[in-house]
Amino acid sequence: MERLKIAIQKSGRLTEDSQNLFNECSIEIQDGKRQLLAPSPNFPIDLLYLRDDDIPQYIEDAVADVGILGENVWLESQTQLRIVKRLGFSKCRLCLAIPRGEKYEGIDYFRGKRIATTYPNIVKKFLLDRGIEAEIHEISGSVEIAPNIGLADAICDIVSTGSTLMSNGLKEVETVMRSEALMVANPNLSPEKEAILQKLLFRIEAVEAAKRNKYILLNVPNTEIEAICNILPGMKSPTVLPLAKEGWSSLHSVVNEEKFWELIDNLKAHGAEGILVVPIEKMIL
Ligand code: PRT
Ligand code: ZN
Repeated sequence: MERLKIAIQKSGRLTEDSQNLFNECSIEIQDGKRQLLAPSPNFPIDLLYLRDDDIPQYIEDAVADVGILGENVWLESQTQLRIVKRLGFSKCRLCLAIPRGEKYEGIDYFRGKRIATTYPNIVKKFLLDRGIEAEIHEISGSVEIAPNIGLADAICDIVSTGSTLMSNGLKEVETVMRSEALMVANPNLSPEKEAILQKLLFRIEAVEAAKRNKYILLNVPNTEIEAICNILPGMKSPTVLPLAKEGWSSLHSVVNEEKFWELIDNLKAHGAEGILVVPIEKMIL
């Protein structure tokens, strides 16, 4: 039987969240400390632990089938991998930054400037689209020190809190792109591998749906059941069970976490009592 090879980052900002994704789907995985290729004992996938920058090429060469990586690395790689899922973690942005004391009046600032970056393809395209020619210097690490050592006039780097820029006397002046972790795949998977991928996505989506929702239980006067059922957008319709206490029922339903707080006041106004809100582990719609 075929197995799906999934490349994830060996050790870095994406690693823990990538591994959690499998754990939450009840897929047992082994970590990549001792081995490059780690088969799951209970799901037909093998994890391949790599440096994030190597993931696009491995998938393009069909050594791996699927990968989890930052959108920035995916875009920079200029490979034809399809995005199968936006994963929502490792959010950051790629920014152009210049020394704090410089006056900035717009993108024209970068005309003819030397820009240090790890993302030359993305930066070149960003500037070219805006009619700006600049000198792009590709460097692999510690981009933020380039202006201070006279290697560049500006940088283009990943920013999350902004404290790295701040402590290097730089300020952010343009957002080149926003990024989050993506699951990408080779566009030509065999039907067997595609089926495994769909099974995995089904599980991931069930976990995501569960996270967005809460199971809610509340006691309500029978006279208010109808009004309360109209407030609660249950999966189909809420479950209503009679309570031992005359004239009262217990109502069970699923509510969206974001809407939850607005609903609570409304439910109380209709006489609801003993409201319990419980997390849901998996949710299949
Ligand atoms: O060894 P390997 O090549 O696998 O790892 P790496 O060092 O290239 O990547 P890693 O683990 O640092 O980041 C992996 C991915 O996480 C990146 O490709 C981004 O998609 C995402 N990500 C999210 C970040 C950050 N946040 C981040 N803050 N990647 C890097 N940074 C760095 C940034 O380069 C800068 O040095 O953190 C610094 C800025 O952070 P703030 O908080 O000071 O603004
Ligand atoms: Zn890297």
